[in-house]
Amino acid sequence: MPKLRLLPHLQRANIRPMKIRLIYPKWPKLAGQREFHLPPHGPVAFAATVPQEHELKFTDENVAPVDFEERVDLVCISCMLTCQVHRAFAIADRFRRRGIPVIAGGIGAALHANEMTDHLDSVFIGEAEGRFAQVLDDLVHSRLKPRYDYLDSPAPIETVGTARRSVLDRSLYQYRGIQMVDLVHASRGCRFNCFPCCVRYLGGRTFRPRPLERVVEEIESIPNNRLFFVDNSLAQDKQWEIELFRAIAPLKRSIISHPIEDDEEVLRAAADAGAWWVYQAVFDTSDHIRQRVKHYKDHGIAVEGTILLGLDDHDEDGIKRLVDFLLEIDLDLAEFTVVTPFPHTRIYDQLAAEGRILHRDWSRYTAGEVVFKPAKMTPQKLDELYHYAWTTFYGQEPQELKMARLLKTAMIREQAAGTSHRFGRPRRRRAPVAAPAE
Ligand code: B12
Ligand code: SF4
Repeated sequence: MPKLRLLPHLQRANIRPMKIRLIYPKWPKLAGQREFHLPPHGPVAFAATVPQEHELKFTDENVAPVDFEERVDLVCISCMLTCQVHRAFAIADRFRRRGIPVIAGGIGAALHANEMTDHLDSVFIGEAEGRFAQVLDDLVHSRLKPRYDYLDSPAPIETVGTARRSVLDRSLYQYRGIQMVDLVHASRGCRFNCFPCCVRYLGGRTFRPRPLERVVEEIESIPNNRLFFVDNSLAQDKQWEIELFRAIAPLKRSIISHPIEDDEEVLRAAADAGAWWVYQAVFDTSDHIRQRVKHYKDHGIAVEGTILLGLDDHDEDGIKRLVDFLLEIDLDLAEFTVVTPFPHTRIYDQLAAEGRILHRDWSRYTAGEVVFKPAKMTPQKLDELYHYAWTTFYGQEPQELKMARLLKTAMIREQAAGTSHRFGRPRRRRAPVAAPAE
């Protein structure tokens, strides 16, 4: 653990308020997927926990360059994915060389906390609500801890307020002049424990819905007709789902979300609330999946399949059949990823125990690269099939056209509801994209 040599800098100046730069490191997008950038949610949720007296500015390195010469008192790094971790280290190293303290938090920081401590002054693990003011106080008084660990004590859900989206430059989140969706969440945690997922480790064992009035209040503050609910899965509690959809229906938004319960009453409430498209995991070619997809579509909800390739029972024929099946059930979009043993998942433990993990170069854990030995083929073959899946699924109708079709459904709905122009047309601006990682 390096010595916290940076603190005298802050102490001398006794800086209050502080100038804080919050950075979201760049990460490589999936090969095969059209590149788009959503406004990240972790950083703005975190920003809401930083006392307002401090000046906080945000850089999302995916859409704007980091100014490494900036005069700031503190750099905070928000890290969501494993493949962002090395970039987070590189950013931290450069600021720390200038004597500026760096603190990291977010899901990626929690999953890689031990490595983080070598590159940062402090790593914050867990939810920040009600906790960050104390960290800043510790920093100013030279008692910053190398590690703040709240993994086992999530913040009371009522304390989760409206994310501080004012730190976002909305003009940077557009695709061909169209404003990208805003991210929001109505709950934390998840009652399931799927094998490729780290949510359970992250303290998410219990489903924790936010008070509905807080969710409604937050949505009302977002100047966007289209929202992406990044809750782990909405299919947690039937009654809650119905109440959530009824509460947000009057706000007339188009909603993207993770799975919704396969239940007629819930799907009807979801459709009435503007459910627009769902991300639904598709593991196999069963009738169960066929019916699940049909039920969504019967309610006018489009389905983007999230498809993991390289499961232990996948062979070449099986993967090709799966792709044919996706076309047959008429999925609206598909996102193919390769099984990836992210740390603190059941699949990591299994593959590590079997000696099947090829390397631990986290920057390559993008879910678009094979980093393990598949059971029924070589890594090269799985890589080939990954590309085959993307090109075959989008062979007949390119991704852009499929997305345009989905966009049109939202636009038609907004016109019918008279909401198309309620937030005006966003200003367009081009920003230089950040330089690649060192
Ligand atoms: C939104 C999301 C995305 C969005 C990201 C949009 C964007 N522009 O950033 C999209 C859809 C693009 C995405 C993509 C992927 N994702 Co994703 N995603 C999520 C999701 C659902 C929500 C994240 C979130 O916003 N949480 C809510 C916020 C409020 O929580 P939070 O970030 O933890 O922030 C809190 C604290 O951590 C803290 N905090 C945050 N930052 C900081 C900073 C400091 C300094 C401090 C002190 C505190 C702090 O304060 C916040 C408030 O308490 C999570 C699952 C989950 N439940 O979290 C998966 C998750 C992060 N994704 C995951 C994965 C696997 C992926 C993919 C790789 C594959 C896939 N398709 O799912 C792809 C990326 C592929 C690629 N290479 O392009 C995994 C992570 C695996 C890993 N170890 O890398 C997760 C955990 C899902 C899972 N079930 O396993 N994802
Ligand atoms: S994959 Fe989704 S549903 Fe499964 S445990 Fe993780 S968050 Fe929950």
